[in-house]
Amino acid sequence: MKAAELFVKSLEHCAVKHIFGVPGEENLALLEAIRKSSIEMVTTRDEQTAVFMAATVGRLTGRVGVALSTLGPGATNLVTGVAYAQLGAMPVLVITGQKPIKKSKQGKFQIVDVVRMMKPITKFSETIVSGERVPSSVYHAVRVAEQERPGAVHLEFPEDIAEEDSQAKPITWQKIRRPVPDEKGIKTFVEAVEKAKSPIILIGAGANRKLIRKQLRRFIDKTKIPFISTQMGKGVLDESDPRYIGTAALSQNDFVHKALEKADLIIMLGHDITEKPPILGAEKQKFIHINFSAAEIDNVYIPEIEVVGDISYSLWACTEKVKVQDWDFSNLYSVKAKLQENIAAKSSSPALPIKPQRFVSSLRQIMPKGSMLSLDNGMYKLWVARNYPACGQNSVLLDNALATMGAGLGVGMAAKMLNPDKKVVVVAGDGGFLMNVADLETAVRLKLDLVVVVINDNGYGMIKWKQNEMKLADFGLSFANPDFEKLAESFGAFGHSKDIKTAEDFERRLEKSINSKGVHIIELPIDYSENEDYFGKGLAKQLKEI
Ligand SMILES: Cc1ncc(C[n+]2csc(CCOP(=O)(O)OP(=O)(O)O)c2C)c(N)n1
Ligand SMILES: [Mg+2]
Repeated sequence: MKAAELFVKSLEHCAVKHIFGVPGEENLALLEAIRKSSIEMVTTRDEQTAVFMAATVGRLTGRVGVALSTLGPGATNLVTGVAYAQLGAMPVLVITGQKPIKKSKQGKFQIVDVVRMMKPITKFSETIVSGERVPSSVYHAVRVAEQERPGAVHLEFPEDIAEEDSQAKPITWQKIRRPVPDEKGIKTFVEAVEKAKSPIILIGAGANRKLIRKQLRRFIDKTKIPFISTQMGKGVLDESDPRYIGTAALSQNDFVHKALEKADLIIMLGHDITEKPPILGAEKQKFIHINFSAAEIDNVYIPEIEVVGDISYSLWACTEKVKVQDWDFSNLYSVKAKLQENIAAKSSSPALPIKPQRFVSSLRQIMPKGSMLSLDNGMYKLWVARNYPACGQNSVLLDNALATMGAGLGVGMAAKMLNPDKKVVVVAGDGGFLMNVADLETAVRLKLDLVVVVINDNGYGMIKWKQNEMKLADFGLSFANPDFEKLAESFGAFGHSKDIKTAEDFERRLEKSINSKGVHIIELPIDYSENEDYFGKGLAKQLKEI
């Protein structure tokens, strides 16, 4: 068999269903093998979107997502997406082509040392140097990508190796059971919880990766311990739950931090330091790290106790053993009540440009149960993370690790491909949306039913907010926008701008669009003057009263 066919067969044996990418001439043998396989080739308009989509397959299924590019410029375009998967712990394999390694007549044309370029942003990066090595290299790469903590891996597949004949056989993927903590580890967990006066749970990104929901539910039902989510931990448990206090959208000086200050033990479930710190300066509290792997220590995260191994098992074992104590949570619920008041303020304001509070409340009202939100990166992400109660695991897909702009559309597209029966809405800023707008064509070509809400403030709003907080002049962050209706129509999508004059118009349009076929772009002007009073210094002022 040709090594290129063997490569694709090896991917099939790992149950890979899609390859996202922009092929180059060095990938043509591989592309031909994909054509003859069971794998769907999803051609994108930019390599970045290809990896964002592949990473989302990894994130939502726990199984590797695959992206493909050519050498040089294709590979450099992959970089942001690879870093996104690596920092976000999403299993992804990127395959890049390369000129023939044995004989080439092209000098250094398009040559970049891609393997070295990928090393700092992957768990593993290697050139395949013979057809015989294809199955073991592919299988090794897939396993490394998927093992806790998951991330990105890279294989470079040169043109001449792809054409080689090989006798090797593809290797079939096997599930590996995750290790569990030993009895002593569980005992320290149980003792720490029993000794605490006012424990609280902080749910992080790792808790969204595996199905820990059931065991966490049992743990909370028995102990009644309240919980807070990090941005990437949203939805592990439904945030309509009475024990939900709020989301740590900021690192400090928010209501949830008042709750965390009142606790003496913080049970960190699945947290790691690639996520922006959900709490800073907690000196009086004890941290217990419950995760698949040991904590990476940093001055923002030094847990006193670590329980390393499968999170579900740790929770199950602790639930079995722990004796319920007379814990005091009353302080935590008084903070929650104040936070709820703060969230409700201006949430029915009818005017446009819309108040961010109203935008989030409208979104929550219209998004049905079982729907999915994909957020790009901008100021609105903080508003949604903080004010939008997530219901359902991975029902809010956001990136608080690389926190890159430009991912929202690709992530939403992949979420819809994998969940054709769910309603999927992308929320992106006018900055982030335009970064990868070309892949609207891909969304239309794939016939995805998808809604994109473009938050229009004619600028890089989040940075403007920081600029303003620092009392700097308004400079270097404004731009003009295209006509979003015409833009959508030129792609074969539906654009909605002119018929939205009030917050209610927006709600009606959103509801109609999510129940219609095709790709819908809704432009929504926003009033970010609220940032000043609501976040940062404004918020700090309100907290003084607590
Ligand atoms: C690729 C990338 N470039 C720059 C940044 C820094 N950054 C973070 S948010 C932001 C502004 C986002 O603007 P927009 O998408 O319009 O959202 P807004 O905050 O205006 O709602 C910028 C420039 C980033 N996170 N990612
Ligand atoms: Mg903007």
